Amino acid sequence: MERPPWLAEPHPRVVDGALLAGVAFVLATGVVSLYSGRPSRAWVFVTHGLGGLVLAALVALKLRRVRRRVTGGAWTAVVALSVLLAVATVGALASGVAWVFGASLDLGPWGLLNLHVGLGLAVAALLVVHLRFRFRLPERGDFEGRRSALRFGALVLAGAAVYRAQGVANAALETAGSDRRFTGSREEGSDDGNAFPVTSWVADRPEPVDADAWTLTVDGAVAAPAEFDYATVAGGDDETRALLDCTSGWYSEHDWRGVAVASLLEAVAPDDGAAWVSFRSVTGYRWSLPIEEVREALLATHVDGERLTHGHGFPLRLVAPGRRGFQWVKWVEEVRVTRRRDRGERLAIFVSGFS
Ligand SMILES: Nc1nc2c(c(=O)[nH]1)N[C@H]1C(S)=C(S)[C@@H](COP(=O)(O)O)O[C@H]1N2
Ligand SMILES: [Mo]
Repeated sequence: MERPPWLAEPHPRVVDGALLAGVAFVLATGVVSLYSGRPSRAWVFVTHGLGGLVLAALVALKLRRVRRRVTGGAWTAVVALSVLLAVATVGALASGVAWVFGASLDLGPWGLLNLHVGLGLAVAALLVVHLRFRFRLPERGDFEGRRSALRFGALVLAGAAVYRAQGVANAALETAGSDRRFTGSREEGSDDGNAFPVTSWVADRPEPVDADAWTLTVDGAVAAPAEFDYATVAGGDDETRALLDCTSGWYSEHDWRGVAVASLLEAVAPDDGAAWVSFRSVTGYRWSLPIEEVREALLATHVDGERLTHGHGFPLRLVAPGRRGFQWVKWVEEVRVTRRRDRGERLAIFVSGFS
């Protein structure tokens, strides 16, 4: 039977162009999501999920069209690369859906969400190579004007409907995915002292820090650099309730106690041009916050009344409300005030601990 014209398949080049735009969109929202911890950024996660659903439909169309090239044709390097790209794409989409429905995976230091991120990055890399062999930009004649636009609109609406249905189904089935935060993370060990997961990034596994030999230095663009010993910071009675949300997919909320970063800064008198505050670990790991945001931040020695364990950053760790877990620097030994943003920190978090 002949299909009605609005169901006819779009031109292959249009599908390919939409696929490229779709991958770029989920890659961008995926990367931004790793830096998003406040509810005002919830749209990043929603549009990432919606983008994934639209992409899944486009991938299905594409795979139906090209499958014969694999089963029939010669097995060239270009074809092999395309197959690899297809596998990574389906894997990235499937791992995202599995996460939403509460699945877990134990890959040693990594889990299902790390696999999702890894596959997503692999898709981006493979796609760049694939495009060099395969891509033709859509031409004017490939589009069918309003019909193309309407079809795309319908696809996005269908994606939104599936997205909503997912929420309803997840809640009805009470899966482990039904009570995720807007970031997708699941709760672990809140209000239970040091019992929450220990997560270190790549290679940061320092020896336990000797509190007697340790000091906290506060320096940089300040009038009066200062040094504090453990007894002084552990005597701090600033408290804050804050939620640590790791990009590997769990969160944990606690009452933290220690010294407010604002009171440390008051003690050292930052220069007029001071704009950033960098928190540095004994391992070289570091992250910085804009100086205005430091009002909310705490350097904690205790969690829910317990002294921090080594794994959680004893003697001192940053508590940065609204920031993702990787920014909560552990084993802090220096607070450095600067005028400019520290561009090297993005690299430092990957290579610290490798020396
Ligand atoms: N120095 C240092 N700080 C670090 C890390 C690290 O590897 N090294 N990991 C970060 C990550 S990815 C997270 S999620 C939190 C985890 O804190 P936790 O191990 O106390 O749960 O610490 C952050 N601070
Ligand atoms: Mo993390």
